[in-house]
Amino acid sequence: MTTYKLTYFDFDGGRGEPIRIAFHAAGIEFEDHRISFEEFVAQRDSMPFRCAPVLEVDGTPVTQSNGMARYVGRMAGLYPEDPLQALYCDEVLGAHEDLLHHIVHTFGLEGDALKQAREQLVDGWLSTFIRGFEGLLKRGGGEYFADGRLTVADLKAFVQVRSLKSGTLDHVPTDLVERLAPMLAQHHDRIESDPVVVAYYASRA
Ligand SMILES: N[C@@H](CCC(=O)N[C@@H](CS)C(=O)NCC(=O)O)C(=O)O
Repeated sequence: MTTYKLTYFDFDGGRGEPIRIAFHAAGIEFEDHRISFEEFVAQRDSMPFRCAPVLEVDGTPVTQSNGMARYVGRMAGLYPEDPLQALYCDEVLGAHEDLLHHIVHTFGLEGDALKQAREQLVDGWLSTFIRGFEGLLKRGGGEYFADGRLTVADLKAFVQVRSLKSGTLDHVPTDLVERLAPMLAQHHDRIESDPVVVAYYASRA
């Protein structure tokens, strides 16, 4: 039997979370190896590209969270077969990666510098991406991003919107998504109550 070990930070979010949910949806056992930031710093030189997540498949490490989401998503039935729908799904995954890079730029700042950077982020890239995701959702029919059903694109968006709503990013209004993209805000609630997502979090409780 193939073994899977996913190494990522110890929180229910970020690049690792859609992969964890997809593993659970697939009914595939995996080692959910959660590490602290200190452990990450100590281990990163042994990680390809010095980044997390790392997925070990039968002991062989693989990087790139979106590739992992597609791989596990295919096994879970959460990735479109149709090439165009798969492209729509990939677009959402890739755009979230781009957005994350803009957000990460503001990490490590403090005080006024943080406030200024976050306000710029909110008025600039964050608004651009939130409105952009609203458009992609509309294109998909309003409920899901691709294939008219739950895919890993929905999981990726759900995890990101949940983070934006949570208030963990100082100076980012928690109602920003609701104000700019009501369909995306409803999408968050829809995915949160999807049986696949509910079952995953019930398994963690
Ligand atoms: N393209 C990579 C990016 C991975 C990445 O940047 N991971 C972050 C954590 S979410 C990281 O390891 N950051 C450490 C750092 O930049 O110091 C992926 O999608 O897996």
